[in-house]
Amino acid sequence: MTDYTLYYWPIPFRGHFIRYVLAAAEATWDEPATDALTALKSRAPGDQPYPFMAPPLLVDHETGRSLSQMPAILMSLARAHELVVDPDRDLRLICDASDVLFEITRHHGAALWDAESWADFAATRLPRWMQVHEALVRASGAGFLDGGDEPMLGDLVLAALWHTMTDRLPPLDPLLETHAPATRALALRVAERPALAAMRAGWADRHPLYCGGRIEASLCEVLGM
Ligand SMILES: N[C@@H](CCC(=O)N[C@@H](CS)C(=O)NCC(=O)O)C(=O)O
Repeated sequence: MTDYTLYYWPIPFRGHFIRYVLAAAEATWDEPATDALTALKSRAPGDQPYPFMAPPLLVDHETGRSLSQMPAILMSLARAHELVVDPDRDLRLICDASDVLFEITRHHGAALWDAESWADFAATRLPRWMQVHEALVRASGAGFLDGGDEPMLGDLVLAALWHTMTDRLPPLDPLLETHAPATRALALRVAERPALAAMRAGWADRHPLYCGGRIEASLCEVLGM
Protein backbone atom coordinates (compact mmCIF):
# COMPACT_ATOMS: atom_id res chain seq x y z
CA MET A 1 0.00 0.00 0.00
CA THR A 2 1.15 3.55 -0.70
CA ASP A 3 1.54 6.20 2.01
CA TYR A 4 -1.03 8.49 0.40
CA THR A 5 -3.70 8.69 -2.28
CA LEU A 6 -3.90 11.94 -4.20
CA TYR A 7 -7.15 12.69 -5.98
CA TYR A 8 -6.47 15.26 -8.66
CA TRP A 9 -6.90 15.73 -12.38
CA PRO A 10 -4.10 14.41 -14.63
CA ILE A 11 -2.56 17.86 -14.96
CA PRO A 12 0.40 19.62 -13.24
CA PHE A 13 -1.21 22.87 -12.00
CA ARG A 14 -2.33 22.53 -8.33
CA GLY A 15 -1.38 18.87 -8.27
CA HIS A 16 2.32 19.55 -8.71
CA PHE A 17 2.46 21.49 -5.43
CA ILE A 18 1.36 18.36 -3.61
CA ARG A 19 3.51 16.10 -5.82
CA TYR A 20 6.59 18.25 -5.13
CA VAL A 21 6.16 17.88 -1.38
CA LEU A 22 5.33 14.16 -1.58
CA ALA A 23 8.38 13.53 -3.77
CA ALA A 24 10.68 15.65 -1.57
CA ALA A 25 9.44 13.69 1.46
CA GLU A 26 10.18 10.44 -0.41
CA ALA A 27 6.60 9.38 0.25
CA THR A 28 4.73 6.96 -2.00
CA TRP A 29 1.34 7.81 -3.41
CA ASP A 30 -1.15 6.72 -6.01
CA GLU A 31 -3.50 8.84 -8.09
CA PRO A 32 -6.85 7.29 -8.96
CA ALA A 33 -8.13 7.68 -12.52
CA THR A 34 -10.29 10.64 -13.45
CA ASP A 35 -13.54 8.64 -13.42
CA ALA A 36 -12.91 7.65 -9.77
CA LEU A 37 -12.32 11.31 -8.88
CA THR A 38 -15.38 12.44 -10.82
CA ALA A 39 -17.53 9.79 -9.12
CA LEU A 40 -16.29 10.86 -5.66
CA LYS A 41 -16.60 14.59 -6.37
CA SER A 42 -20.13 14.34 -7.74
CA ARG A 43 -21.59 12.54 -4.73
CA ALA A 44 -23.71 14.62 -2.35
CA PRO A 45 -21.53 15.96 0.50
CA GLY A 46 -23.43 13.87 3.03
CA ASP A 47 -22.65 10.74 1.00
CA GLN A 48 -18.96 11.46 0.49
CA PRO A 49 -16.58 9.64 2.84
CA TYR A 50 -14.98 13.05 3.30
CA PRO A 51 -17.05 16.06 2.19
CA PHE A 52 -15.15 18.30 -0.22
CA MET A 53 -15.83 20.68 -3.07
CA ALA A 54 -12.90 20.28 -5.45
CA PRO A 55 -9.61 18.43 -5.79
CA PRO A 56 -6.83 18.19 -4.73
CA LEU A 57 -7.86 15.77 -2.01
CA LEU A 58 -5.21 13.81 -0.14
CA VAL A 59 -5.85 10.64 1.86
CA ASP A 60 -3.20 9.72 4.43
CA HIS A 61 -3.24 5.94 4.79
CA GLU A 62 -1.31 5.91 8.05
CA THR A 63 -3.69 8.19 9.93
CA GLY A 64 -6.76 7.50 7.81
CA ARG A 65 -7.29 11.24 7.49
CA SER A 66 -8.50 12.97 4.32
CA LEU A 67 -7.87 16.64 3.60
CA SER A 68 -8.88 18.97 0.79
CA GLN A 69 -7.73 22.52 -0.06
CA MET A 70 -4.20 22.79 -1.41
CA PRO A 71 -2.90 25.14 1.33
CA ALA A 72 -4.15 22.87 4.11
CA ILE A 73 -2.75 19.77 2.41
CA LEU A 74 0.66 21.36 1.89
CA MET A 75 0.96 22.64 5.43
CA SER A 76 -0.14 19.33 6.92
CA LEU A 77 2.10 17.23 4.69
CA ALA A 78 5.14 19.43 5.16
CA ARG A 79 4.65 19.48 8.95
CA ALA A 80 4.35 15.69 9.04
CA HIS A 81 7.56 15.32 7.02
CA GLU A 82 9.49 18.06 8.85
CA LEU A 83 9.72 20.39 5.88
CA VAL A 84 8.44 23.50 7.66
CA VAL A 85 10.84 26.09 9.05
CA ASP A 86 8.79 29.29 8.80
CA PRO A 87 5.09 28.33 8.67
CA ASP A 88 3.76 31.88 8.38
CA ARG A 89 6.02 32.69 5.44
CA ASP A 90 5.27 29.34 3.85
CA LEU A 91 1.52 29.80 4.12
CA ARG A 92 1.91 33.26 2.64
CA LEU A 93 3.84 31.80 -0.33
CA ILE A 94 1.17 29.14 -0.81
CA CYS A 95 -1.51 31.84 -0.82
CA ASP A 96 0.53 33.84 -3.34
CA ALA A 97 0.79 30.75 -5.52
CA SER A 98 -2.96 30.14 -5.29
CA ASP A 99 -3.56 33.73 -6.40
CA VAL A 100 -1.18 33.34 -9.34
CA LEU A 101 -2.91 30.11 -10.41
CA PHE A 102 -6.24 31.85 -10.17
CA GLU A 103 -4.99 34.78 -12.25
CA ILE A 104 -3.20 32.80 -14.94
CA THR A 105 -6.39 30.82 -15.54
CA ARG A 106 -8.54 33.96 -15.54
CA HIS A 107 -10.39 32.70 -12.48
CA HIS A 108 -10.38 29.05 -13.46
CA GLY A 109 -11.47 29.73 -17.02
CA ALA A 110 -14.30 32.16 -16.23
CA ALA A 111 -12.96 34.01 -19.28
CA LEU A 112 -10.45 32.88 -21.89
CA TRP A 113 -7.29 34.71 -22.85
CA ASP A 114 -7.13 36.80 -25.98
CA ALA A 115 -4.20 38.82 -27.30
CA GLU A 116 -5.26 42.02 -25.55
CA SER A 117 -6.02 40.59 -22.11
CA TRP A 118 -2.83 38.49 -22.17
CA ALA A 119 -0.65 41.43 -23.23
CA ASP A 120 -1.96 43.38 -20.27
CA PHE A 121 -1.45 40.54 -17.75
CA ALA A 122 2.01 39.71 -19.10
CA ALA A 123 3.06 43.36 -18.78
CA THR A 124 1.58 44.09 -15.36
CA ARG A 125 0.45 41.55 -12.77
CA LEU A 126 2.44 38.50 -13.88
CA PRO A 127 5.83 40.29 -13.85
CA ARG A 128 4.88 41.95 -10.57
CA TRP A 129 4.24 38.53 -8.97
CA MET A 130 7.65 37.47 -10.26
CA GLN A 131 9.28 40.61 -8.85
CA VAL A 132 7.57 40.12 -5.49
CA HIS A 133 9.04 36.64 -5.14
CA GLU A 134 12.37 37.80 -6.50
CA ALA A 135 12.61 40.41 -3.75
CA LEU A 136 11.79 37.78 -1.11
CA VAL A 137 14.28 35.29 -2.54
CA ARG A 138 17.05 37.91 -2.72
CA ALA A 139 16.36 39.02 0.85
CA SER A 140 16.82 35.44 2.06
CA GLY A 141 20.36 35.30 0.66
CA ALA A 142 21.95 32.68 -1.55
CA GLY A 143 20.95 29.02 -1.43
CA PHE A 144 17.60 27.73 -0.26
CA LEU A 145 15.20 30.07 1.54
CA ASP A 146 15.92 28.64 4.97
CA GLY A 147 19.66 28.41 4.48
CA GLY A 148 20.01 24.62 4.68
CA ASP A 149 21.22 22.08 2.16
CA GLU A 150 17.79 20.72 1.30
CA PRO A 151 14.74 22.47 -0.14
CA MET A 152 12.04 23.02 2.46
CA LEU A 153 8.38 23.90 2.00
CA GLY A 154 8.95 27.52 0.88
CA ASP A 155 11.42 26.42 -1.79
CA LEU A 156 9.12 23.63 -2.93
CA VAL A 157 6.21 26.03 -3.29
CA LEU A 158 8.23 28.54 -5.33
CA ALA A 159 9.52 25.76 -7.57
CA ALA A 160 6.10 24.15 -8.01
CA LEU A 161 4.79 27.56 -9.04
CA TRP A 162 7.49 29.01 -11.26
CA HIS A 163 9.34 25.98 -12.56
CA THR A 164 6.12 24.17 -13.43
CA MET A 165 4.72 27.21 -15.23
CA THR A 166 7.83 27.94 -17.29
CA ASP A 167 8.72 24.29 -17.90
CA ARG A 168 5.26 23.47 -19.23
CA LEU A 169 4.79 26.82 -20.99
CA PRO A 170 8.35 27.61 -22.20
CA PRO A 171 7.52 30.97 -23.84
CA LEU A 172 7.08 32.27 -20.28
CA ASP A 173 10.62 31.39 -19.25
CA PRO A 174 12.24 34.59 -20.62
CA LEU A 175 9.73 36.65 -18.61
CA LEU A 176 10.78 34.86 -15.43
CA GLU A 177 14.46 35.20 -16.34
CA THR A 178 13.99 38.95 -16.83
CA HIS A 179 11.97 39.68 -13.70
CA ALA A 180 13.07 36.99 -11.27
CA PRO A 181 16.43 35.44 -12.19
CA ALA A 182 17.25 34.37 -8.61
CA THR A 183 13.80 32.84 -8.17
CA ARG A 184 14.16 31.04 -11.48
CA ALA A 185 17.56 29.68 -10.41
CA LEU A 186 16.17 28.58 -7.04
CA ALA A 187 13.19 26.89 -8.69
CA LEU A 188 15.49 25.09 -11.11
CA ARG A 189 17.77 23.89 -8.31
CA VAL A 190 14.74 22.48 -6.50
CA ALA A 191 13.21 20.90 -9.61
CA GLU A 192 16.50 19.22 -10.45
CA ARG A 193 16.80 17.41 -7.11
CA PRO A 194 16.80 13.71 -8.01
CA ALA A 195 13.47 12.84 -6.37
CA LEU A 196 11.75 15.81 -8.01
CA ALA A 197 13.38 15.26 -11.40
CA ALA A 198 12.17 11.65 -11.28
CA MET A 199 8.61 12.75 -10.47
CA ARG A 200 8.67 15.34 -13.26
CA ALA A 201 10.08 12.87 -15.78
CA GLY A 202 6.78 11.01 -15.61
CA TRP A 203 5.08 14.15 -16.92
CA ALA A 204 7.52 15.12 -19.65
CA ASP A 205 5.44 14.11 -22.67
CA ARG A 206 2.02 14.37 -21.11
CA HIS A 207 -0.90 16.46 -22.19
CA PRO A 208 -2.60 18.59 -21.01
CA LEU A 209 0.54 20.61 -20.46
CA TYR A 210 -0.36 22.77 -17.52
CA CYS A 211 -3.91 23.54 -16.43
CA GLY A 212 -5.92 21.76 -19.11
CA GLY A 213 -9.21 22.69 -20.72
CA ARG A 214 -10.16 25.62 -22.90
CA ILE A 215 -8.16 28.00 -20.73
CA GLU A 216 -4.97 26.06 -21.51
CA ALA A 217 -5.84 26.14 -25.21
CA SER A 218 -6.27 29.92 -25.05
CA LEU A 219 -3.02 30.28 -23.11
CA CYS A 220 -1.13 28.24 -25.71
CA GLU A 221 -2.68 30.32 -28.45
CA VAL A 222 -1.59 33.67 -26.99
CA LEU A 223 1.85 32.21 -26.23
CA GLY A 224 2.22 30.99 -29.82
CA MET A 225 2.61 27.36 -28.75
N1 LIG B 1 -9.20 26.42 -3.12
C1 LIG B 1 -9.07 25.10 -3.69
C2 LIG B 1 -9.36 25.19 -5.18
C3 LIG B 1 -9.61 23.84 -5.76
C4 LIG B 1 -9.96 23.92 -7.23
O1 LIG B 1 -10.40 24.96 -7.73
N2 LIG B 1 -9.76 22.82 -7.92
C5 LIG B 1 -9.99 22.78 -9.35
C6 LIG B 1 -8.85 22.07 -10.04
S1 LIG B 1 -7.35 22.96 -9.85
C7 LIG B 1 -11.25 21.99 -9.62
O2 LIG B 1 -11.23 20.82 -9.88
N3 LIG B 1 -12.40 22.68 -9.58
C8 LIG B 1 -13.66 22.05 -9.83
C9 LIG B 1 -14.74 22.61 -8.95
O3 LIG B 1 -14.52 23.63 -8.26
O4 LIG B 1 -15.82 22.01 -8.95
C10 LIG B 1 -7.69 24.52 -3.40
O5 LIG B 1 -6.75 25.32 -3.16
O6 LIG B 1 -7.52 23.30 -3.35
